[in-house]
Amino acid sequence: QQKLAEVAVAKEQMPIFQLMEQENFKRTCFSAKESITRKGASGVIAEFKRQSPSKGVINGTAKPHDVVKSYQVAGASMVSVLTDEVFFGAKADDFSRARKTLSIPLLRKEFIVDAYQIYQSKAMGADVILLIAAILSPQHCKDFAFIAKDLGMEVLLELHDESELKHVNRFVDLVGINNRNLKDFSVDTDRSIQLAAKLPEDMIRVAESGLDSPEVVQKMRENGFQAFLMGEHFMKTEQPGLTCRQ
Ligand code: IGP
Repeated sequence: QQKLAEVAVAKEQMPIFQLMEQENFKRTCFSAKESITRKGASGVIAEFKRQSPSKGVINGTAKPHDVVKSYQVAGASMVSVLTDEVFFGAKADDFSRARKTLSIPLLRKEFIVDAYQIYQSKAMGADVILLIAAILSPQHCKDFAFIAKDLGMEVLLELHDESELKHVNRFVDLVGINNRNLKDFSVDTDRSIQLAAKLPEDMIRVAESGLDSPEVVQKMRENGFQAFLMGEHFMKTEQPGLTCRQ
């Protein structure tokens, strides 16, 4: 019964009023802002990612429960779990398994293009949702961020170039800058550093993608980033949690 309900939530078959009756809809969210800015926080946002359009299969066998647990033990400030099946090969219960395992903030990594998905995210147990400026209008970013905040979640807004600065609004909690160019998949951290300098002073900056060493994380930290979203570097190893610990 429980299982069926989870599948229905994931497959968008449940009306919003029923989403609102789900156990997870009623829980109080963990704050990513708090977790990232806490004294001594690593700022690492460790991602569970099976495959990607740019890399193909990264890890075909990883178990979400074990991996996210090990991320938490390693000191990650937040965990990110992909829920997109088509491009990222997520399995239907990856996210719910992670939610059951974790007692730190959990980001739902999804292409959100409809308000329904925000209610759904809350029902799935997300603490934070991702809004991608490249696929949304500034008005949608504002409306969607407002809804998420109203439901008690936080919002990570992803930018990848200067033209998207107009998508930042007062409901956004964290701004992520994607080092990866969405068109050719190339990675450029210097471009992200330049873009970060143009954000409002007090905004929490998250460096995203292609971070593959403690050195590059340190470089981003020195340039004003407080959080570091990393997936492949961990997932491609035998024990993602151990790699995360380093
Ligand atoms: C993680 P990487 O290179 O460490 O695996 O990247 C994360 O930044 C990346 O998965 C990502 C992403 C996204 C995925 C960033 N923005 C938007 C899907 C949708």
